[in-house]
Amino acid sequence: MSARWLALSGGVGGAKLVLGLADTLPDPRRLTVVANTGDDFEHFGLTICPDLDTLMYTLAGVANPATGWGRADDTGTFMQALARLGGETWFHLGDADLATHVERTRRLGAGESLTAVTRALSARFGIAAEILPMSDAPVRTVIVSNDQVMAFQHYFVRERCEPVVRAIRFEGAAQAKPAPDVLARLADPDLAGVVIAPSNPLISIDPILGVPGLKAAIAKAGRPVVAVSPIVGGEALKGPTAKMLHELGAEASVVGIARHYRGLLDGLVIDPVDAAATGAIEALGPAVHIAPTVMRTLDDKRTLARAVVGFARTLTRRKD
Ligand code: FO1
Repeated sequence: MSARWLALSGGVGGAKLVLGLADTLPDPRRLTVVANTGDDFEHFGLTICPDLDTLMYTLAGVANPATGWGRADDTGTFMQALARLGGETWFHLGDADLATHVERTRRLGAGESLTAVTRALSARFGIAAEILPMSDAPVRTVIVSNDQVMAFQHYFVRERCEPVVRAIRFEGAAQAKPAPDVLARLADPDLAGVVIAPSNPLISIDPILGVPGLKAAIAKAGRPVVAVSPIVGGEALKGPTAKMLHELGAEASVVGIARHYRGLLDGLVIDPVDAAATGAIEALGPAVHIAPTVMRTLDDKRTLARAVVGFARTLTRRKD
């Protein structure tokens, strides 16, 4: 049987590498993707899990290529009708996408765990890789700005990431446990490595690592942990990562990423434009691999995925 790989991922940016991994590993069924659920929220009485949705749609080949989230060729009848009635339209739910949230909410209401629901929906989409929520318990990312405290989607979508971020909280994290299947995959002797996708470390990866017991389980697995930097040449590949790092007093650079993940990484993959930072990163602990990290085409995703896996295979887990 081929080796097992486990990836930690947020939505749009991370899903690109995850697609590359699913497309190049010998058996995509041996890939487990642990998704951030800190972005989840309740809207119109529905439980919306944006990163789980984005990972599912991307791996199923039905994601909207223009936005990265939502479904390709979706229609907007529901939103148009809602606007006509004066309803809330700041969060766009396409007609086909709406079905995902309705069915997820129904299953959760019937007592299924988020893991079970995600498994069922993934099967319906014909996805071979395993997508797991980081926890079955609700964890909600909250943004603290100068004079307000906002639910994550209010900050991200409604306010377009404009408010200055002073602190980020993960409500419910202290009471949450890692989803049981996440712990089982990390304990699998066939696990070859852990990949941290190029997602925003502050709002996509930190909520996962903030679930009590998850970091310890990664350490106990004793397998190499490799991240792909979401920062290239001081800019975020996608979204507000650089802005948020600045606002929280961190450096928006590959060195800043290495510092953020200090103690966790055995390797960091950086883009050739950042090659000069290699020494500074290695002084912090992780080995560096240089490879093009900007993924525009499916080929880019596949090439980077192969480079990440190849690099991880050369590493051994650092001693904590
Ligand atoms: N992102 C937006 O910027 N605007 C939207 O209207 C929006 C709707 C949406 C609906 C379903 C879904 O699964 C994701 C959606 N996203 C939208 C993306 C989402 O907000 C993600 O949390 C962010 O992209 C961060 O990962």
